[in-house]
Amino acid sequence: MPKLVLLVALAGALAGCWAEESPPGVTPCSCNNNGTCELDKEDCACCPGDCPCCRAILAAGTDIQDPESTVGDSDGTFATLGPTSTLTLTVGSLIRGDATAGGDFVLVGQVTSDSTVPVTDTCPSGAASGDGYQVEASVDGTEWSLVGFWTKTTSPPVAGQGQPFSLRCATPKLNEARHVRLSPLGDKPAAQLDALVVTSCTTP
Ligand SMILES: [Ca+2]
Repeated sequence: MPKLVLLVALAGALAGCWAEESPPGVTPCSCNNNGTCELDKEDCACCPGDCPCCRAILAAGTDIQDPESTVGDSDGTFATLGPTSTLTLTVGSLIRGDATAGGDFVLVGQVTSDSTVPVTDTCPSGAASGDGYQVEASVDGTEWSLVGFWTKTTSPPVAGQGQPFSLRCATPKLNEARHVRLSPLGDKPAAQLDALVVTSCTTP
């Protein structure tokens, strides 16, 4: 009789363990809704509150004040970039290059140093002059394509939203991207960045 009790207890314990695991073929998905995207265990498909799909979930760089202010939705909090700042933003999902009129992504904020860039058909047709930031995009964070220049003079501007960028302008060509990198141009670039808003986004 004690053997039977032991077997029943063992079976119960095993069933308990199995019940906590995901069914075969389903990716485990955890979300603790703590406001931070923990890439090792959370993704935007199951944790949109912590890891928004169409916004930056990670900001890394050098010589930036408050880089984390660029993560998530546009909320009026800004990262401050200066002459030696570089910033790489990682998006929760993929930016798609579908050439919408408003661009595929928008840098919400403003360059405060004087700079302009020649534009043809909404793509930059030459290098920026003055002090601004070069904008590159990448699928894997290793190979980068020049998409445009973040400058004080935006063309065409999107009212209240910042400066739009289109992957169709990218050189080498890009159809999608997950990372956007800003690096300084000129002598004394300066800018305030609130958020990276992805207007053309692949949701899982
Ligand atoms: Ca912000």
